[in-house]
Amino acid sequence: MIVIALGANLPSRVGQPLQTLQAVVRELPKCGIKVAAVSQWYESKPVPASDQPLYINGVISVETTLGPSDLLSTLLSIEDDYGRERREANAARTLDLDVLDYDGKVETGPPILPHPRLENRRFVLFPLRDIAPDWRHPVSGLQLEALLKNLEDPGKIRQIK
Ligand code: PH2
Ligand code: MG
Ligand code: MG
Repeated sequence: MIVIALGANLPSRVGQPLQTLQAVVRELPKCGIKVAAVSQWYESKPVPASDQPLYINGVISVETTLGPSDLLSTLLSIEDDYGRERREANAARTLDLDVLDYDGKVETGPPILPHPRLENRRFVLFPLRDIAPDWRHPVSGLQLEALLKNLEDPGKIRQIK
C-alpha cells in the first residue's frame, strides 16, 4: 500500500487549505497517481505549538507505477504549483505532500521510508486509521491503535469533513 499525507495551513491560489487539498486529490490522476482511498479531513493546531494558523490534514492511499523517488519529485512539483515556499522546517505552508509508506519499504531515501515522524503525529495516525485500520508500521510492526496509545503529543484534532 502506498500512503500519502496531505497538509496545509495557508491559503493557495485555489482557496482555503481544505479547497487546496481537495483540488490536489482531484488532480493526482493526471500525474499518473490513481487515488484508491481518501480519509476524512481533520483540523489541528501546528506541531510544535506556534502561532501559525490551524492545519488541515488528511491521508490518501494511491496506486502508481512511479517508484518512490519519482513519486516524491511529482509531489514536490505539485507543491510548487500550489505556491509552496520552502523556508525553515515546520514553516506554515500552502501545501505539504509526504510519502508515509511505500509498500512497506524501508529506505534511507529521499524519500525516507517509512516517513520518520509519522508515529508521533496524531494528525497522520487519525486519518490513516480511516482508510487502513489494519495498517502496521513497517519497522516496528505496531498497529495504529498501539501507536496512538504511545503518542506523547497531547494535541487535539477535530474531524471537519
Ligand atoms: N506539518 C508539519 C509541522 N506541523 N502540524 C500539524 N497540525 N499538521 C501538519 O501537517 C504539520 C504540523 C511539517 O510538515
Ligand atoms: Mg510534512
Ligand atoms: Mg513535506
